[in-house]
Amino acid sequence: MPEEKMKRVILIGRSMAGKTTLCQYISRQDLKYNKTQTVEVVNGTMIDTPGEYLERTNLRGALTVSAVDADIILLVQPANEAGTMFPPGYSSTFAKPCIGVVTKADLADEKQIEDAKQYLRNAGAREIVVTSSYEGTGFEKLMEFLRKS
Ligand SMILES: Nc1nc2c(ncn2[C@@H]2O[C@H](COP(=O)(O)OP(=O)(O)O)[C@@H](O)[C@H]2O)c(=O)[nH]1
Ligand SMILES: [Mg+2]
Repeated sequence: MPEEKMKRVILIGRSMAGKTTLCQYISRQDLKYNKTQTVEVVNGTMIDTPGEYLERTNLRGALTVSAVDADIILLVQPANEAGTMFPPGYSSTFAKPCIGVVTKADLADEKQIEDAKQYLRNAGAREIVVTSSYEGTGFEKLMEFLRKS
């Protein structure tokens, strides 16, 4: 997708949630793994963030500030995680639409996927997509939300 047709996106989620992989998948970059140390802009449209910004409450403000540049927030929840880093109503921190993205569906069973969706609903995600970057599933629906209308 040419970058001018894509909304500006910010990806938020714990370390190892699959944010960078998702970002790279979307931007068709190599699925090469680099640990994100700081906020990075990928492909001109996506803001990738370090998990530590969510995990350490004193750094969460950095996410709120970084999100100012985004049109849409992606809350990234790995399907194989028991529990979530997102507090209930987290989306209200941002005056922007929040989409929940379940990652690593290939590593989880139906029950785990349902739990992950419920965590994202509780966080305030208005739409939820289930993806696997390894199997390439869920991206058509996700891209619909990222396209400018
Ligand atoms: N099985 C599986 N592993 C994934 C998927 N997405 C990411 N991973 C793996 O999860 C780990 C963390 O991914 P990364 O994108 O770096 O997470 P980040 O810390 O949120 O940026 C890496 O080893 C990835 O290869 C997926 O859809 N399925
Ligand atoms: Mg990362």
